[in-house]
Amino acid sequence: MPACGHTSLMTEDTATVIATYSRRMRLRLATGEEVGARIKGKRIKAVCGDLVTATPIVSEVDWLITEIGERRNELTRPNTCGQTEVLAANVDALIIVASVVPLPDWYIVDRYLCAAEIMGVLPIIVFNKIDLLEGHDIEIGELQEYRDIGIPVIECSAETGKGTSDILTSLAGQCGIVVGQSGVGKSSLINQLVGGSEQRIGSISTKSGEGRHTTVNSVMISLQGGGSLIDSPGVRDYAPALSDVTDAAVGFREIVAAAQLCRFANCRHLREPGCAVKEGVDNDSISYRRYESFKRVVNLTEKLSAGKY
Ligand SMILES: Nc1nc2c(ncn2[C@@H]2O[C@H](COP(=O)(O)OP(=O)(O)O)[C@@H](O)[C@H]2O)c(=O)[nH]1
Ligand SMILES: [Mg+2]
Ligand SMILES: [Zn+2]
Repeated sequence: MPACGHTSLMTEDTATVIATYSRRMRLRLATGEEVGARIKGKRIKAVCGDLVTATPIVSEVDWLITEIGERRNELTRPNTCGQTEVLAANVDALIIVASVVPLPDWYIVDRYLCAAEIMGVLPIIVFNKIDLLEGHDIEIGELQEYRDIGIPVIECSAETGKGTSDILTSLAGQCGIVVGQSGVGKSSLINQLVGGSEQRIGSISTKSGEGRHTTVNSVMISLQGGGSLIDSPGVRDYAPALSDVTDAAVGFREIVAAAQLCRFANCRHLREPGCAVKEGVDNDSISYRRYESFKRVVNLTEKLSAGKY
C-alpha cells in the first residue's frame, strides 16, 4: 500500500477519470479541481468515466490512482488481438447519429440500439443534416417507427445549429457518447455541441507535463446544460458487437414486449403457431422492417455462437 513512505499523511479522494493519454490520466476531484494522475501497477487500466480512488504523491504534481470503482457499464470493442477493449465506462446515453446523406443504413441503427439496450443506457437517435431537407416535404417513416416504440429522436443540423440545443437538454446531468456511420456528421456535431471547451482540454494536456504532442486517447468534455460527452477516435469508430443469442432478443424492445404473449415460452418468432410477434407484424403494430432487423441479428448471433464467424 505505501507508495512512497508518507502514506499516513495522505488523503484519499474519489475522482472521475476525464482524460486518458498513453500512460497518464486526468482526474476531476470531488472538489472540482483537475489533476494529472498515473495508476498504481500495470494490472489495472482506467478509462474515461471511471470513478477511482486517488491520493496525492508527495513531491510530485501527479496523483496516484489506487483503485478503480465498480463499473455500472462498459463500452467495449474487440481489439486486434481478439481481446475485449474497454473504451469508456459509466455511460448514461448512446447518441446514435444517422443523417440525410449518406443514406441511413437502418439495420446499423438497430444494431446500435441493441448495444444501448444491452449496456442499459438511454439510446437517443440524432438525425443530422436536416438543412438538406429544407423546402422539401419529406417525412422519414423510420424516425416515426422509433418514436412509436419510445426511443427519443432529435432532428438537427450541425451546420446551422438547428436542434442541437435539444441534444444538450436531453443530456443534462448525463454522460453521452456519440456513435454512427462515417460521414453522418459526428465530428461536426461534437464541435457544435462543445464549442470552445475542447481547446481547454488541449491546454491541460500540455500543462500536465506530458508535452504538447501527447495523444489523447479519450476525453470527457463538459457541455452547456450540465451534460458531458466522452469522445475518442476509438469511440467514434465503435461498431456494435453482439456476442450471444440472448442479445438479439433484448435489443428489440417492442419484440420483447410482444413475446410475453407468444404461446410458447421459447418461441423464436419465426413460424411458430400462436406467435404474438408475427401477429404484431401482420397487423402492423410491429414494424416489418424492425422485425427483419431482428431476424438478421438473430441469424448473426447464432452464427457467432456456433463459431462460424
Ligand atoms: N449539409 C450538412 N452537412 C453536414 C452537416 N453535418 C456535417 N456535414 C458534412 O458532412 C461531412 C461529414 O461530416 P463529419 O463531421 O466529418 O462526419 P463524421 O465522419 O461522422 O465525423 C462533412 O463534409 C460535413 O461538413 C449538416 O448538418 N448539414
Ligand atoms: Mg469524424
Ligand atoms: Zn413468438
